[in-house]
Parts: sequence; C-alpha cells; structure tokens
Amino acid sequence: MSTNAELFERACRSIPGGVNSPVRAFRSVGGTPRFVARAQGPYFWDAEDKRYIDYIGSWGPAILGHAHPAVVKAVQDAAVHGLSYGAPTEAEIEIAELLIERLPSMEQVRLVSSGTEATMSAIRLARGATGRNKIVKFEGCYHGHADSLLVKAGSGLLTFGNPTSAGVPAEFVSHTIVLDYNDSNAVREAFNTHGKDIACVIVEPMAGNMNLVKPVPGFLETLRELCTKHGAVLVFDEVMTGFRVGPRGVQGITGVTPDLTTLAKVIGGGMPIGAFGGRADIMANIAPLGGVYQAGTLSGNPVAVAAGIKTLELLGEPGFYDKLGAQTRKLTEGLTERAKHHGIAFSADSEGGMFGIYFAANVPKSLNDVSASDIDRFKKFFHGMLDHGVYFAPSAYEAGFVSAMHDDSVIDATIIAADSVFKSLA
Ligand code: HOZ
Repeated sequence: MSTNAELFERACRSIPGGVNSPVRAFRSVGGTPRFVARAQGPYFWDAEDKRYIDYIGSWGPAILGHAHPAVVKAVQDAAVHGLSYGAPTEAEIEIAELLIERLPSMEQVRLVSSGTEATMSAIRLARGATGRNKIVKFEGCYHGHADSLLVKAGSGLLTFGNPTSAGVPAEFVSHTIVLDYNDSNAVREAFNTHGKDIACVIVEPMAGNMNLVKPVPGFLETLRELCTKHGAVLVFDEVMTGFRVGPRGVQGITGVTPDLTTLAKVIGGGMPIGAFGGRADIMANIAPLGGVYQAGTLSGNPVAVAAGIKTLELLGEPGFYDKLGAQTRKLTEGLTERAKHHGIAFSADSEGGMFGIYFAANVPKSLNDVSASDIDRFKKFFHGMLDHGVYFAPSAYEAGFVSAMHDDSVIDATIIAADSVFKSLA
C-alpha cells in the first residue's frame, strides 16, 4: 500500500503539480493531498485507508452521497449498451425534457461535457445572438477556464492569489468588463457607458467560487432590469447551484428569470456533463439552426445522461430539499455555536445543500469581505479537521457541500471534531 505522500511524489513526476485540477494540490493550506481510494455515502477513504467525512462531494455532484446504488446501477445498465455513439439518443431527449420541466426559464437546452464548455458556449451564443462583443462579469465569480472569463475569477485562481490567468492575451479579455459582486450601481454605470455594446451579463446568482456569497436583495433584480432595458442577455451560471440549492436553482429561490442558464455538476450525478439553455429565440442561433457554432463528440454521452436522469429523478422526491437544507443548517449552526463557545470569530451561511464557513464575525457580502477573514486560522482549522477525519475544501475561497447521506450521526461527529479543533485554536 502506498502512502499519500508516496503517491503525491509519484504524481508530481508525471502530472504538473501532481494534480489534474489546481485546488486539489493543497498549496494554499499546505501539507499532502489525500489520494482517494474509494467513496461511499458521506465518506471517502484515502490511500492509507483513513476514512473522512466528505464535505466536497466532488465539488457538488455527489448530492445523493457517493456511489448511490440506483445511480451506479443506471450507469452500469447504460454502459453495457455502449459508452459513446456520437449520434442522438432518446435518453438525451428525456434529460432535456426533465431540465426544461424543472427550470421554467429554459425553453430549450443543449448538452455539453463540462461546466466550462457550458459557460463558454453561452457567452458565444449571447454574442452571436446580439451581434455585440462586450461581456460583464463579477470579481470572484468563476465561470470555468475559457479565456474571456478568466479575469479576476474565483476558485483556484483566487486560492493562489492570482485571479487572472497567464496565457490569456490582453486582446481576448479587452471585451470583458469586471465589476464588484453585489454592486448594483457599478452595473448601472457600466450600462450607461457601454449599454449598446454589452452582449451579456454572466453571474453566479449565488457565488460559490469565492466561498459562498449570496446576492444582496435587489442585485439580481437590477441585472434583470438593465439587461432587459439594454437588450443584453442575462446568463445565470448555475453550474454549482443548479439542483444543489433547491429544486429550481437560485432562479427558483429569488424569482429572477435569466435568459440563459448554464448547468453541470449535479445534473450528471458524478459523470462529466454540462448544459446550457434558455429562451428558444436565443437558442435558435446555435448550429445547425443558426450561425453560432458549438459541437462535441461526447456531448449527451449515454452513460453520463443515464446517471443524470436517475439523479434528477431521485432529487424530485417530495421533501428532498427540505431535509437537505435542514441537515446543512444543522452543520452550520452547530459549527457556529461551538466556535462562539470558544470565543472564535466565525460565521456560516447555507442554501440547500451548499454552505460557506468563514473565520469572520459576519457573513461576507463581497470578495473583499472573504479576503478580510482570518485565512491563517482557516488553514489551521482545515488541518485540525483533516486529522479528525473531516475533509473540508482545501481553500478559504471554496464553498462546501452536504449530501443526503450526511445524517445526524455524521453531522454530530463533525461538530464534536470541530469543538476540539476550535478549542485548540482559541
Ligand atoms: N473548480 C472547482 C472548485 N470550485 C475545483 C474542481 C476540482 O479541483 O476538482
């Protein structure tokens, strides 16, 4: 049996930084990444057979818990009929119909293979449909790693303190206007100056890539109003929040209707999938109907679609989100109470099965607020919890995720571990 450290050393020889996605490398918290050997329900086991309560859940998709038997069976049943066809299937129609039924803002939807593909395609579509070039995004929002979106982005870029990627020519991002999240006046000013050139506003309607930051009342409504007034497309990036915060995403919670929505993560139940969809008149611009090109060999992959359909079916069971939300609140309230007990400045927030924990007295409203939290203390907390077999995201700029398998005993065990870690930090 290899240790995590041996695997990391070996990985670093063949894979840049030893990982296939930067945040996994533990660089912002220090220490050795855990190499996952297997996972079940709310747990995973590392290469040393140590068990962890998992609060990442593949960064969102494992909403039913890892290796849910019905989802695994759906994958196995689909796999025996072939892994990929590059031709249409009835199951693709089924998942499209499910998505349209659950997200009323979506009149049509196209499947892709990742969240990055979904947002990249939605931006191209918005530009093609409006004939305009400029896009508006918000600091700390991460929309995948397409060139025009890698400006002042969140997630791994923020984790490593360099929110704009090297390798992106200035010309590529010269059409990207970056504004502060939750700053309605800045959006108004941008439209006053550039209104006729703005193709779209893309936003995480509840940000999850600078830790969890919710929209303040009126922010999303202002985006809707200004996009409508100026003929720009409003894109909600619900890759993270879609079917995670509630049955109809943030749009269902806030009642603000976007023109286009991007999805991924939960809708594939752990298999690689993404989707973008929205108003039929806008979607009509995509090839083969219109001039905006978008394609993919693995788009609508039958195994991923089977996992997605089964997951969405199970999420549709009555009371699913009420229970998930209650368990998530039990976690955040329990952590907050224990931190306060030990005199530690701490706050937490959640929506559905997504949460944020912050070493700050008040819940952040912006990227600046998150950056002002006690990140050193977070790092110590992260490692203390890891020692106790609890795996939170290895970055103060990432949200956390609870699954339907995080029952009372799992949450209680987490709070008991946190109590002892908070005590050591006080
Ligand atoms: N971008 C993801 C977090 N927001 C990380 C993905 C990964 O490392 O798997």
